[in-house]
Amino acid sequence: MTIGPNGKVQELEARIVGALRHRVGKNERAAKPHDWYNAAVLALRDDIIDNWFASTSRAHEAGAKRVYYLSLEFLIGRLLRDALSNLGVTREMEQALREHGLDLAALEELEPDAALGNGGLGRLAACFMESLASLDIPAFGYGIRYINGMFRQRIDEGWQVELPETWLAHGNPWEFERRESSYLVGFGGEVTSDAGKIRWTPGEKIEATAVDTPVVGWQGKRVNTLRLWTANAMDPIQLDAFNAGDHAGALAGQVRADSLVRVLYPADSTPAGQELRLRQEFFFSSASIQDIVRRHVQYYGDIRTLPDKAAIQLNDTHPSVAVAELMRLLKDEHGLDFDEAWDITRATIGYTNHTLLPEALESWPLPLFERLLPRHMQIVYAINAKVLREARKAGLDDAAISAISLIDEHGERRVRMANLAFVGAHSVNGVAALHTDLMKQTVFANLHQLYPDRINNKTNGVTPRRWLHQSNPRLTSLIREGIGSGFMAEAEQLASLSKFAGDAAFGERVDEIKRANKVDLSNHLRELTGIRLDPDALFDVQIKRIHEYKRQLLNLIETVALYDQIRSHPERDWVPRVKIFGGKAAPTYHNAKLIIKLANDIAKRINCDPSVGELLKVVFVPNYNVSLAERIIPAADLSEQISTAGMEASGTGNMKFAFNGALTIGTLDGANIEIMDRVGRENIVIFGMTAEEVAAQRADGYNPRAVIEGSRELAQAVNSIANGVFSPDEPDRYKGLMDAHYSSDWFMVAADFDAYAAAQREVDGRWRDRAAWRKSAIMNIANVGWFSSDRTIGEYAREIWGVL
Ligand code: 26V
Repeated sequence: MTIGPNGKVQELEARIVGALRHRVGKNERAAKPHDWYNAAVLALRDDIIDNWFASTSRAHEAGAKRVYYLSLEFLIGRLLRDALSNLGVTREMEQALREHGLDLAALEELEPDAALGNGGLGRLAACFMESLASLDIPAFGYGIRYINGMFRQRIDEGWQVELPETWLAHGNPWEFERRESSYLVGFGGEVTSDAGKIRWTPGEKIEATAVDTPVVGWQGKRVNTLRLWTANAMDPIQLDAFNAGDHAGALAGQVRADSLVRVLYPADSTPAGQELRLRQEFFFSSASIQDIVRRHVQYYGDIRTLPDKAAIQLNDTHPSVAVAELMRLLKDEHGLDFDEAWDITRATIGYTNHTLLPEALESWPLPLFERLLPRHMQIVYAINAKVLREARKAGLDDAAISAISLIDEHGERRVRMANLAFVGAHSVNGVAALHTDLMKQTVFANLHQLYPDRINNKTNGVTPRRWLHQSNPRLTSLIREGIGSGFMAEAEQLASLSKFAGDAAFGERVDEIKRANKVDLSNHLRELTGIRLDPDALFDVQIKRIHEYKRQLLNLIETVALYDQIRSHPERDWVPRVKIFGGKAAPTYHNAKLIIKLANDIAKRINCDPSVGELLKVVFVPNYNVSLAERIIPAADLSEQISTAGMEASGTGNMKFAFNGALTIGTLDGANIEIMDRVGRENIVIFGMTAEEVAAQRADGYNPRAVIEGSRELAQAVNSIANGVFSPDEPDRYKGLMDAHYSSDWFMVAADFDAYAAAQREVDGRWRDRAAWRKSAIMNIANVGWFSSDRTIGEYAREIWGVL
């Protein structure tokens, strides 16, 4: 049976009750809400599984090329609403549950938020998976099934405290373990050669087992697979040791295997130097490559045709070692010679870069790499020799050759994972136009010189199904009324909304919807934080990982300056504002944690100051995650995208806000530039230095002290924070953090401050002209359809993968 949009509620209801009784093992009387949630998922899952089989057979029969997306992060969030909505059975499920006195929205809240990622890179992977299925492209996502994903953030007295997230505690009805898809992954040991045949005998082997989650595309068209690896010891228990009384020792192998899939590394703390991170990277890359090669050989017999049937995309450098692993399998297991293996590897692999920050480019100490992966080390050397010979032949000088080398010879020798991915791929892409240009000019300048056709741009996108349709049903129905439903599959149809830009009645409805979303959010935030918010105030939002380059500090310092201004000039016509912050700091990133404390200290002081009253409120939302983003973004008026120009590769939150009618205040960085190009300069508030100006200032010897001393507002705000106005219990708490702005100010907070403050007053001016603001909001929605991840995936599919 298939439940389509007109499917019978009774049938679904019967299936839910059947699942509750026979699969969950409870009757209606004994069932707890969580049992009903499980039963609802199981009932829905049956249809998904049927479509899943059908999708797989279709691809198989057509001999279709498959896309393999290798990513150490998938920030998928909750799946129930997504699956219901893409299958078009939300109403039916609501009614079926109502028969039992249950509320779908309440059950949805019981689903844990699957947070197998840090931020934008992981969420992009999740949007891409949804778009691949929606565009009917056969694809697998490959990653790790972390037992504890991203940590849960608690705020204690304003400080971040990290707690383990136990998202699997109640089981996971979405996943299927595939014991038959298991592979051995080796580590360490030795490499021997016997009559020219190379043999790697690992010192340790761990079994990787696939756990599959279905990914449902728009209208259930296709169901693809997210395949996450879990780890098992080959001998889960050593009975002889156990019987001899060494109970812990007998289980040590399984503990060691578990540790591989236990935690998600916080990507934006100090480079994870830990051996465990490299082990995780190899574990999932090796299992994935083995799975891809096995499937190909099983279907097509001949490994040489791999590039015709498989496109492997590396999401950042975390899976770079896949280049060496594919080479190893082709050479050592399939007997190809080096050159042929190299051609096949490059034709199959593509690499996406997501950051230019030099400290974020992964590299591994050579002795560690060699000890853990001795055979791969040999292969890396062989690849390096080939590439450097090509470079020499092309006439590159010593400096260029040393920059291209896969081995960094400065100081302690290291293996450069970005260079390995670059040379092992036929395509290397950036994630926004500016970022791609900067890749060519900076980190990859010499590799670009050697391979000038390799770097290309694929500006990021987000799925409008999750980020508009599911998270903002009110706005979605209004848009539907105005232009029909086609925009769900073709987001660029949103362009026809521009005919309503000057329509006062339509504008008012957009406004009413925004207000209703703000009321909902205010209620939720009151429950979470106890703070009451005025839904008629301007909701100004900065939600993202806490990082100095994203400049939450610029926003906080300006908030303090505004607080001072309101108190000094209470007679002025201030626009009431609610400043909403949310985000996690990497556990070892001291300054980021201090920024969270500062946000909370500022909130505490301002929120109870009667002299500003309702004019200014500050909220730090604890435990920011995908589900919170889905509530906050539809209620935002203003989206803060204020990174130091040249440092944010793309940003994707910026796109989600614009889809929901928020105006952006932002720098000329990442995708902001392309958003400006599309929504129009008059519908966005741009301020600050360009990436070129930032680079020039840094080269010329930027003097932040002079800048601060030249700006009264800035100096006052910085000094009041530094002097303990917001931390009377520990007056020096922010002294170091503020002093750094005088001495180095690497992120150029001071240099951009006056422009930012002026831009905020421009926002106030625009807000007062309600009709103009509504028009801008509509123009944002109408013009950001291009930022659908369907468009992005379409470009990858045609220009990199050769599918579609
Ligand atoms: C990693 C590190 C590690 C060392 C310390 C500093 C640092 C800073 C950032 C990162 C993250 C690198 C990868 C990443 O998450 N990039 C994000 O990818 C998004 C999707 O393409 C993009 O929208 C964001 O702009 C980009 O930061």
